Amino acid sequence: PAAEFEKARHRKPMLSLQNSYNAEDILAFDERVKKFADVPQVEYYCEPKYDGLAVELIYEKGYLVQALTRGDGEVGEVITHNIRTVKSVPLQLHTKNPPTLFEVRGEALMLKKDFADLNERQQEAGQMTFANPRNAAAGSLRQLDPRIAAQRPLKFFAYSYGVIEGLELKSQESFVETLTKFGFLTSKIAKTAKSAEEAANYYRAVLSSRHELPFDIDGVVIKVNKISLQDQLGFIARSPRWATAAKFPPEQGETIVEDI
Ligand code: 0OW
Repeated sequence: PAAEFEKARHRKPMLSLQNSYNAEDILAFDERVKKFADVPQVEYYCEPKYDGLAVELIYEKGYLVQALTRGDGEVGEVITHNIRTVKSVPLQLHTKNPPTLFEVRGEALMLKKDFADLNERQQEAGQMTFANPRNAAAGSLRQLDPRIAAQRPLKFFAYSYGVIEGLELKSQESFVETLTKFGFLTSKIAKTAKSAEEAANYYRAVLSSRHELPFDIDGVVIKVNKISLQDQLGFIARSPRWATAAKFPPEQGETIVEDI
């Protein structure tokens, strides 16, 4: 096992998402998109927002050559040795003519049931238990010894991309179809929405059925479906490079519990 994690820079930053908190915010997002792009109607691709560990897998000529955690979005930790033990990660893309460079992004996670069974085994073995599936997935993939990750019930669901050379992308929907063809797990409940109202209905439907899903989610992700429109809209750089907030650790204090 390695002594500590090597780090590597993402070719394209792995940015986080602006947050909406209800159906009205989704409609407001749609208004901003239509205004910026000056179009009357936008088609969206709607996905569950997996609550695991964001990971980037890099394939060269169809072969997995490196895996990185998101890290700070610009630089991540190299976890190739652990990712190779995850059964749902293809070591080679399932296609005869792979793109020369294919960076796929997705979430490494543990299903709720597998998480509960793991904690039971950990408890019986007198080992540490995990607070939630996200911590369990992150804790498993940030092990230096791949023999530990190989014992953990991890899955990888693909949903986005970094740099791709040798493959034309038209829409998020067709990209996800390609991911499935290449051998990746993708969302079974993702949907194309013809309008923001349909996307808002998707949000409501998944919100009410989230506890029936086999994995934890912390929302849905609504994406502009057309790739050319995604590129036209670009990214919002929310934080200046020239300033930082030096935060203090949270206040701590002592108390006496009188009753539970
Ligand atoms: N957690 C998710 C998820 C998703 C990317 C593409 C451009 C910006 C976000 O399920 N389904 N789709 C995306 O699309 N990102 C997701 O999670 C991101 C990764 C890192 C921060 C967010 O959690």
